[in-house]
Amino acid sequence: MRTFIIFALALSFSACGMQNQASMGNSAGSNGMAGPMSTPDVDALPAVVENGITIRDPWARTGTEGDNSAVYMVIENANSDDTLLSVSGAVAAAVELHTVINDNGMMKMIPVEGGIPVLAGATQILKPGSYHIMLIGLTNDLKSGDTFPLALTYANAGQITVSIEVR
Ligand SMILES: [Cu+2]
Repeated sequence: MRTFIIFALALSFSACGMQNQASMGNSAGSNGMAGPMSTPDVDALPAVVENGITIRDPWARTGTEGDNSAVYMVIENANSDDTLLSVSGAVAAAVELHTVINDNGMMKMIPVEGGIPVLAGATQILKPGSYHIMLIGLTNDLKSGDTFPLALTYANAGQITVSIEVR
């Protein structure tokens, strides 16, 4: 199972990095994005609690300037239904909300239309192979242990700035 997850992850990163290319046949991980799995148990940064939204364990993959990376986190919502509409930060040329779909057996990342739902009383997990925040064109190298801010804009809760840890 673990092997499969890593494989699917490598595929999805490969697919995302090649969105603007015609061929999907390249080998996974050739862009260096498919690094070692991080340990999901680590919870180094304290949770951010603001306007009824709790954000736990926000982390990003390591990356090289100009390349892409992805950010994951756990979002809990104590309010009524909300939506994560957009994310911004100086860390990358573009920051997008992505999800992963199965396109005829090929795992593929696509931008999310209308934001990521964060329902009332529910927990939304941004994780590899699912919803995530895509950093496109890193403005600096992201090294393990670095932190950087991202501003998350919710439809109801407004803007919440979170410190992201690179792993
Ligand atoms: Cu993506």
